[in-house]
Amino acid sequence: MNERNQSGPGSSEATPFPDALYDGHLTLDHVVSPGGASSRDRYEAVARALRDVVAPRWLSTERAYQERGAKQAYYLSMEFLIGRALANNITNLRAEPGWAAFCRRHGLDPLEILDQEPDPGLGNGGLGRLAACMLDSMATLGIPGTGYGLRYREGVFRQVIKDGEQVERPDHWLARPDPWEVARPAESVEVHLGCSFEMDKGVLRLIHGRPSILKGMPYDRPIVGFGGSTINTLRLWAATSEALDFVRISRGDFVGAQVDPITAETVTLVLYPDDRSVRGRALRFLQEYFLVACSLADIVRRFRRTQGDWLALPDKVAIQLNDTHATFAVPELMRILVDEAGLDWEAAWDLTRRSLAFTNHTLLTEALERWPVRWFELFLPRQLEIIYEINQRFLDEVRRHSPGDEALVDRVSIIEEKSERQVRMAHLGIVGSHSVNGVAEVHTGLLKSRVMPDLAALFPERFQSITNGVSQRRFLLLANPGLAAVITRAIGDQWIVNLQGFGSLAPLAGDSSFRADVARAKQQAKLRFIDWLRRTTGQQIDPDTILDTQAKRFHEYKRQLLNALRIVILYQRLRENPELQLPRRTCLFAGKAASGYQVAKLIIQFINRLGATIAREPSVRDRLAVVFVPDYGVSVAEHLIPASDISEQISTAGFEASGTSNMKFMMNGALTVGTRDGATIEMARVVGEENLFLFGLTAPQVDETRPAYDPRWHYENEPETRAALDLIGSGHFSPEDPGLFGPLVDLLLRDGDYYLHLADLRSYCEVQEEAGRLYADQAAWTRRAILNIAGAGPFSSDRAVMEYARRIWGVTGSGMA
Ligand code: 26V
Repeated sequence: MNERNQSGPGSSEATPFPDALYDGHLTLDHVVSPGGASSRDRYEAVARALRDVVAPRWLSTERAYQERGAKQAYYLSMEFLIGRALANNITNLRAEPGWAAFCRRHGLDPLEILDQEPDPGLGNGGLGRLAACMLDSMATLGIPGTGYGLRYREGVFRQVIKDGEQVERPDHWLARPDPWEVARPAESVEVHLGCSFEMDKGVLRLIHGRPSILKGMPYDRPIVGFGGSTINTLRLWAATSEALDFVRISRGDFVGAQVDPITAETVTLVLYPDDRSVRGRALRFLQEYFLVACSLADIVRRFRRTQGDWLALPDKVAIQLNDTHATFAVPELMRILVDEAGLDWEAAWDLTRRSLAFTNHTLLTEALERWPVRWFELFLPRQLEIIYEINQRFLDEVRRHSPGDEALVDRVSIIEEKSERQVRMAHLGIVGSHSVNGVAEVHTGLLKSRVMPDLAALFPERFQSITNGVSQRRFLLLANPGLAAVITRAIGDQWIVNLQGFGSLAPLAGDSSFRADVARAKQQAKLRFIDWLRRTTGQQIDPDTILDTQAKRFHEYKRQLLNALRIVILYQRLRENPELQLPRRTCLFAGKAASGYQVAKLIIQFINRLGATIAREPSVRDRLAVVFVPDYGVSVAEHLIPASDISEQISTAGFEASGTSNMKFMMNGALTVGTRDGATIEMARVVGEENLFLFGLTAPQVDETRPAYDPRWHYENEPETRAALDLIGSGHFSPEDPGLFGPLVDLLLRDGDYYLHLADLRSYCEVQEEAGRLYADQAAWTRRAILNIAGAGPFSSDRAVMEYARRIWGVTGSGMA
């Protein structure tokens, strides 16, 4: 490394690796000699040694914030997909050289040690990983920012593919002690509920008329900013009822309030795996309130330690609500300010609104939560009273604004007056906060025009757009060290912390030796991925093929089925024409389907069968392969994304709020094949449409097409479309059960093809051919890849976080440009 790289970005020096601490932990925690230690023992000792290095800096970060009297940003989220910590912390502490030397000295295989750490699956997809990238950026920018979430004992299920089908296995990520977490029993909080409950064979049974108390036990995890000088906190709450103060409880109003510990613990036992609707599941309702109640109690307690004046709350505290899941914060903060602080309604409302901000992450109306009023009556009667009062005052204002328009009042009301009355949590979030943001420009536009037109008209100044971003440290520096080194050699290492940095790569797209370096790094990443896949799953991939990847949750709107349909078409072309010269492709799929989402699971099965069928066909299999990479999560993404040549972002336009994997692929030099949806539109604006492969209907065209859309027209007029659907319907991909995939054909032809697969299929195939042609010209391909990397700066979560900090939170960070 040259001198510049040794000093590097970030404010503190590289951290030497703490050998002595490691030996100490091995002996004192595990009571083993170095020779007798298992890989797991070694992992724990390494992690603890590193945590020892982090600990004093963690304390001094907190002290520095307090001395500055700094305003704090709090990020409340039901999900944090933080990924493994050890390698990330080594990178961010810049302890990498020391770590390599340490492993050599002790004869350790670094990968084996890193692999001992479970990847905490505390989230479903984009929303959860975004929360983790935001924390990474806040710490790196020196912003006083804390994440609040739940410590689910079981994260999202592990996905196993058996006979081509998804099987869900529980994820006991906490089965062994986690060296990164610090339990803080002294900072537990109480959560009061209006009724009690029991678990009866996995179903929650309410016990009316008996109030109950849960205890929230905080577990803190260090969030190491790049350079290692700022260590922020992710505080995760676990529900328990142990060691509540029963003397006080049995003296007061809460006689019999004890929830038995086993039942209490079920509140944070599992993450809900369904990213669609969860209506009807009282446990999820309790989880969301529990997160909010614990976090607000903690935030207020911290605020009161230094502040006597409640009116200063919005000057010291900014609370970001990650989707409707956290909008219980509106009535809960009001309750604290009115009932506990004794403020009058107007003052409390002003403080609440100025402290809270709300982010929406979806355009699917079924994902905008509504909770039965009845559950509020039972569990949260006081909060319901407050919601009614908020609504009453809000609707009075609406009536003053638009006299006589009762239809408008119905539409905007926080309460939905249907047969079962429900609280519209998105309305609550919008009415009760000072900022509502979408996560990409097109998404915010549609949020205002399609999803919430009335509220957007009433509060135009509240709505704004902040496009998502991803951490270049985790998804490039850590995940793709080869490419990261090539970039650093060319332009220095400022890109790690300064998003402008990437821009200076653009002129190098014309430099043939730089292109060769980038192409070589891609090949290395492919070999690494292929080797990892073979070791972990036994699946083989030919490195001399285009790696064409779609990695994300399985959902109809994301259209993995569209991808599969074009593979069927390609398969037919290759079967019919054995001489056809096409660049060889491996189509990779990765992602989980919610356990109850039958269609998504059938699509997974179809993709697996398609792959198996092709692999049996000698005339095709050398030119085309389909591989399903199981158990997609942060760790799999770190292997898969750097290796990919093509990034599939093919949602029906107007449905993907932003997408974030599109940005991760872009940073790693993959070219996007995509629709004009979410943040892909902005990526194309930055690097030029001609440097992506865009196709298909735009969001407005989707709206225009829909009323008269007839998928059968495509079947009747497009021979390849017809042949593909007929082949699927014939049972070709499931000879032992010929009707198996009939429902997929029905979905497209009989049930209206809601996501317009067939409308976009032709243009999708065309653009894929174009991509294939360009790939044959490696210089041209790599040139485009470099232009995409050069354009990735704005899609760093550092930019996103700075926008939140300036436009919503009013906080500053020591590392903010
Ligand atoms: C809803 C629910 C309903 C209750 C059960 C659990 C659960 C989990 C998640 C959700 C909403 C998911 C919304 C989501 O993940 N949206 C994604 O957010 C990304 C970050 O903003 C964005 O890039 C994706 O486009 C968007 O789909």
